[in-house]
Amino acid sequence: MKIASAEVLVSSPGRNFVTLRITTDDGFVGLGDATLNGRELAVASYLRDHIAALLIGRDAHQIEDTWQYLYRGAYWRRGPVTMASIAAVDTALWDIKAKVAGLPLYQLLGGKSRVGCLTYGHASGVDLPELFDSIREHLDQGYRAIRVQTGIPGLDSVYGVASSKNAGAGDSGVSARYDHEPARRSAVPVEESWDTRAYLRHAPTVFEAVRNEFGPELPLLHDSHHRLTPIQAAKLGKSLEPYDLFWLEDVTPAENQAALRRVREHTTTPLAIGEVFNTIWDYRELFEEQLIDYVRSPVTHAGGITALRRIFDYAAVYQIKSGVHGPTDISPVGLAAALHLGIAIPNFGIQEYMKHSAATDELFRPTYFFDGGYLVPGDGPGLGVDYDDLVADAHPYEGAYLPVNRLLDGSMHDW
Ligand code: CS2
Ligand code: MG
Repeated sequence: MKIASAEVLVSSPGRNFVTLRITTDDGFVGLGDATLNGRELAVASYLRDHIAALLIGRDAHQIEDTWQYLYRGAYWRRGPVTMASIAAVDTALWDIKAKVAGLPLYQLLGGKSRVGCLTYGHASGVDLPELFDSIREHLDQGYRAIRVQTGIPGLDSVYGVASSKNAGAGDSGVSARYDHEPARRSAVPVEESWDTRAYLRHAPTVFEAVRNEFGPELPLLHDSHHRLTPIQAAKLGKSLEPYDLFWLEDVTPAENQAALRRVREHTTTPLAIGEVFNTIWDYRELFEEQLIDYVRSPVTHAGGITALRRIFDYAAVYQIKSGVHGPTDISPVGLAAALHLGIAIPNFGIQEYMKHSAATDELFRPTYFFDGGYLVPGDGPGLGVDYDDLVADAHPYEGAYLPVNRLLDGSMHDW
């Protein structure tokens, strides 16, 4: 079964997506997500100008050899653009292999190990009343675990807060009230301002209020979004211990893994990291020194199903669990791939689930479903997603950027 075509499809149903569609000489079609938020066209070019021609005529069944061919053969290894491109090819080939077998992909990955993938949703608010409403809204929708993000007194807009009170939140074309879409359709990135000391003072008061309002059981997650120094992260982890978080995410910038040793020394709050990691090598120190508890890499950014399954197998040695990144900038193709892997692996932890817009679901027609807080992959052959070219044509690409962050004195900071 030879690869006959490899199309790079760029569309923007509510937000930008890059999708790879591989078709074999006997008509089997596989899809792969290659969306890198704010840098979409770089991956589209890598696929279109450097990889697509190399795939034509290859045996579509040779997934591992194709992975190694694209990774080692690139010479310039790792990095978000390369690994998102390889991920799209890998995922599309797994989709095809499962369709040829006439089985849902999870059956090729070892079958179901659980009834579904427990998810968490994004609750947020500029202030406590708005946050409490958002938490109730997510509980009403069936979520059983909630990520909590709030505004910080004195700062205009803060990562993760979807609020009509948040100036500019609506201009990304997604309903500001429902969920937080960070990428803004603008000529240049929006600039936000940040104050770490205000955040460190405010965060514990928010979790105290949430526990008082919603009780001790509800799993609560929080994303510090790469903004703290190691000792600030240690301080935050310690100050949040009384509120028994499910996890604290991306406390420090991801480049310096050793920074988490300092955090571990001071707190037992579980740590999650990895959404900006691209390969298994980014995790080696973190696993072997038991510095994290959850792996955040998505299929789309870590080299595909072949590579992410290897990362999870390595993590399992250290009892580290999955906590796959699932914001709206991971397309339904990438989310479906995460669910097929998530329902099969032994060390599943939790799956992030920001619901896509209606336009996105109309284009990809995903068959996974949300039931009682769990996401369950479809039972049809393959990944269980599609790509409607007519809908895509109605939603052409529009340039968008993630915000950048500056401290109050104007210094560039991590967003
Ligand atoms: C975030 C993302 O969901 C998360 O945990 O870190 O929203 C992230 O900001 C976006 O995916 C960036 O594109
Ligand atoms: Mg995050």
